Amino acid sequence: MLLFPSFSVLLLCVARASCSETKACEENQKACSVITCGIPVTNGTPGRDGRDGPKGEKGDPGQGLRGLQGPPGKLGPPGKTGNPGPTGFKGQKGERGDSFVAESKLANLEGEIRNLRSELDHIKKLQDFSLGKKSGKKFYVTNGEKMTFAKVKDLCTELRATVATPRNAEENKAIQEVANDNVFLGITDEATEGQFMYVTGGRLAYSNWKTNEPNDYGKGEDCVLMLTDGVWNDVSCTAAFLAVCEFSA
Ligand code: MAN
Ligand code: CA
Ligand code: CA
Repeated sequence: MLLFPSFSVLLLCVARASCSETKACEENQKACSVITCGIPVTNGTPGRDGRDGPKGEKGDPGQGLRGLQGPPGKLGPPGKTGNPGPTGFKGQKGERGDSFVAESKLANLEGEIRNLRSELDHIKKLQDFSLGKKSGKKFYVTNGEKMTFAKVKDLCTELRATVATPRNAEENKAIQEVANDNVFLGITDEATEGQFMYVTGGRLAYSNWKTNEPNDYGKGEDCVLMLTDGVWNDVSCTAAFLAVCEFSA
């Protein structure tokens, strides 16, 4: 009867020794040898679980389906400013600036004005020469036409001149020579009968009346005519006589 328990333990040991792990088997065999050699006893309660073994190596990726890709993450903070890049190629030459163009045009215009002034000076000198103008002296011009006094005034105004008006014997002579005919002078008594005035303003300061003139013949003579011999006679302003205009010195 005593052999049974030991035999059964031995059987258990043999059965356990058939396991594949060599180290575990040796432990079992040691346990068995003790049990077989001692007084047969009943089995104790199982010992406490041993401590956890070391962490195993990471396993292979699982075979299951991958989940859907999640939404993009938040924008990260800006990175640091990089180093300056290499110098680029030199660009093509730009167009001229507006101010340069304006200054060029102005310079051209100034040049043209200088040329025109020079040309005008030249023409004036030629004209003065052809008219026999003397330096510092007034000069007189006629187109040889005869017209009323009103038209003579208009014509001279258009020429930026005044009607020929002698202020002294010298000027009277100059007009006489230019006219070589009976010529209206820039003098009238239209405003007040018997009080002759310059058309440009002011009371008469020089005169060269013919004997018995002015006589306001027929009560209708308010203009002044220089006769070919240089003396004056009052005549009708609506009669037609030579137009002579006067230009300042
Ligand atoms: C004409 C006109 C007058 C002038 C007399 C002189 O009638 O010329 O102006 O006064 O002659 O006799
Ligand atoms: Ca008169
Ligand atoms: Ca008269």
